[in-house]
Amino acid sequence: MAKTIAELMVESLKNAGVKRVYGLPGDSLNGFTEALRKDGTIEWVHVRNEEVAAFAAGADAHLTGSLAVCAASCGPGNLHLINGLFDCHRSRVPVLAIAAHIPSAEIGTNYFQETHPQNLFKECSDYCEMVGVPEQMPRVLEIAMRTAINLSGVAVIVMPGDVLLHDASDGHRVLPMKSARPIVRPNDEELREAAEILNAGEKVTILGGAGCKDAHAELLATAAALQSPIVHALRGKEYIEYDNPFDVGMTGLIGFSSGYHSMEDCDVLLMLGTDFPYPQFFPTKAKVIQIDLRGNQIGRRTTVTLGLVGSIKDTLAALLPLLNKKDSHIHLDAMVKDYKKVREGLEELAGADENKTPMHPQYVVRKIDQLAADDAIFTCDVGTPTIWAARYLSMNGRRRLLGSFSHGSMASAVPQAIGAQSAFPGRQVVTLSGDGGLAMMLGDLLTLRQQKLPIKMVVFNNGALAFVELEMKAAGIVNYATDLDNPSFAALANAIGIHGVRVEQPNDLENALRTAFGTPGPALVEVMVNRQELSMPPNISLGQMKGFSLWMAKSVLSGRGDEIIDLAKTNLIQRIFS
Ligand SMILES: Cc1cc2nc3c(=O)[nH]c(=O)nc-3n(C[C@H](O)[C@H](O)[C@H](O)COP(=O)(O)OP(=O)(O)OC[C@H]3O[C@@H](n4cnc5c(N)ncnc54)[C@H](O)[C@@H]3O)c2cc1C
Ligand SMILES: Cc1ncc(C[n+]2csc(CCOP(=O)(O)OP(=O)(O)O)c2C)c(N)n1
Repeated sequence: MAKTIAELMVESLKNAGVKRVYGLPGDSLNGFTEALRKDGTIEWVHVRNEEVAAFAAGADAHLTGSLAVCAASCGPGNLHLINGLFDCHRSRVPVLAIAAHIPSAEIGTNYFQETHPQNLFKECSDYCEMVGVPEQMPRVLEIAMRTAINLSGVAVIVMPGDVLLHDASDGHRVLPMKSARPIVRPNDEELREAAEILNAGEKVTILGGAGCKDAHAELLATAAALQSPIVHALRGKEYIEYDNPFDVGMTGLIGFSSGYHSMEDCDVLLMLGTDFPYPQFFPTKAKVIQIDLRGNQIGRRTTVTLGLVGSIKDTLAALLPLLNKKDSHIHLDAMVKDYKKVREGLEELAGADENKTPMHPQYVVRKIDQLAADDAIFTCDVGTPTIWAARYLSMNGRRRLLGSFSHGSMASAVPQAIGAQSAFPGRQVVTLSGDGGLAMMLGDLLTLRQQKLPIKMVVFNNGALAFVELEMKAAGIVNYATDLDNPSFAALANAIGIHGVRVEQPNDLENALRTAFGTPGPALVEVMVNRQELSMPPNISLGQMKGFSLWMAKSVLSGRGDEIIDLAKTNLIQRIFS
């Protein structure tokens, strides 16, 4: 019997090395799920909302470096993929989305569930094509996979349900494919130009990002030659921070003052594989050299003196012999000293605080950091969990940290953990979930149970959309629409067969975390934390200061003096920002 197009697709995916498909079925996708069932070698990771499938595939791709696949049915089914795919697209991870579509004969008639996926997915993909006739497959599939892998991005193939079920001619099958790993570096003249600027600089600072992956040794050797402090952008944390005597922390709104000062005080800034997005944190006077694998990234965030195209690993290896070792380490020493001071302040904030309640979230994350496995994979929600992850989780070259850092979507922690745990069943996966974030994707707690994923979730129950409250304060707006009337998340977990425990006292935290981490299945630890852990940016502009005092005035006027007292108390111990 002839194979169906869907069966040929599954065979091609398998040949290309795909191990899992994340998704949720529907009539239009039946041909594909049936082909998966018949084949039986590619795992179907069944989620409860297609958005989760896309986030999970993105995490899988980020962690494995290989193509990951998600699939959804027509219309509303694949519309749900979109937010997750935007995240994958922004994070530049290789993901293929299979978007099933309405019957081909009905396209253009405003048929039941009709949308136009090629338009809808255009903005969140590098390739998006419909397979209108069976003969287009598997060439379109191959192009899609090669695009996703080689551009490290999202490709979408739109498949009408009837085409999936159509007989396939005995066309070519897609062969195994791996990411190309070419050597990419600037030409000799460009390298000499960069070396000239760096050798002439007296105070060079490095800003490194996710492009420093696999270049730890080269990065440290460059910093040693230039005697430069290394600031990192958030997505670079997992690759840069560990075993790094030049580390001066992160910069940005939730960063450290030491990161900010290291950049503001330098005369040459060397940007390595970063798209750090906040222009106001770039130095005002320094020369800037930016190196990026993608030339179109250069000069986006600040004016650069010299832009070079290359991989960080290959470029630094070629640049190093051209650098003169600097004699003076005054700049480096001053910035490292500054960072040490900042860190001491942070450690103080993470103390148990004589068992006072509500707990400081910093204390919780410090404990997680101490108790988690050496090769744990952490995911954190957008909101205050991102702040605590950035500051209190220590990386070591084996641990990983993921979040929706560039797209900035709430509720990614559990979905990304689903991808992480599916790809690495033997590793410990820990989420730092917001109470708002967990609730937004609550349905997929059931996925942990169904897929038997032993994910450990730590939920920061602060009864609020706390990060938004912080932003409102900074903008001089009275908090409104941010309250969360939460149930007990621990009880909720228990009700669905997940180990759940609520922790209110700092003294109970360690035991609760140990038990959860030691539980064979999924576990949820709900921690009741302080709502107002204010984090002021290292460089507070006049506008922000004005906004902040305005918030206080408005709050008094609106009769919320008690909140100010709470805030003032919290502020008293917030000595981290000079
Ligand atoms: C609530 C919240 C608050 C945040 N606050 C901060 C903050 O205060 N500070 C902060 O830093 N971030 C913050 N972020 C994250 C921020 O939005 C960005 O995602 C982050 O700064 C980008 O990090 P990056 O430059 O390392 O990664 P990316 O933006 O992914 O940039 C990586 C760059 O490296 C290039 N590249 C990739 N591979 C290579 C290679 N092999 N060689 C050369 N180049 C390569 C890419 O083309 C890209 O240009 C926050 C996020 C959230 C959700
Ligand atoms: C999908 C989505 N909706 C809204 C926002 C705006 N937003 C950013 S952080 C945040 C609050 C997150 O709340 P929670 O998960 O409870 O974490 P908290 O900051 O309270 O710790 C909101 C609403 C967003 N980033 N993404």
